[in-house]
Amino acid sequence: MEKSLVLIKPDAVEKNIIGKIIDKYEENGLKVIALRMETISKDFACKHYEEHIGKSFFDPLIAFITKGPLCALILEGENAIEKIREINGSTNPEVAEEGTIRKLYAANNRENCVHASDSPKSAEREIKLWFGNLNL
Ligand code: FUP
Repeated sequence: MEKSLVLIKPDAVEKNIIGKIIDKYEENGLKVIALRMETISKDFACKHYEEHIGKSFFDPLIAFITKGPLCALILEGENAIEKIREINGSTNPEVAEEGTIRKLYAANNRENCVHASDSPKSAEREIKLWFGNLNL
């Protein structure tokens, strides 16, 4: 079984759609095996998004992801990493597939409701970063 790290971002928490988003994952056979909710620090956000340091959208991205509480989850399932990215849809909701979380709920390519690990390597790194204290 594969594991992936998912964030339900501050825009989605503010819109009161945590349940709707988790439901999408659960109805696709994915299991929530860890969950926490908090407002993260800028330092921690920079660690999470370290691959984007130096890009034009980095500073506004950090401001957005730290602006209020978010939910971090570990989801587990067969082919979880790819499956979750399909359920989430493209970064930009304008081009996301119908029925995806981002098509349904995202405002734009920054305020796009969800994050998910994009490879086994990033899943391992992100799970350690967010849930390193858990004995999974
Ligand atoms: P994704 O894997 O779909 O979350 O997208 P990326 O890793 O390419 O980008 C990570 C986050 O950076 C996005 F979710 C939102 C933000 N971003 C912007 O704000 N502007 C951009 O042009 C691209 C990404």
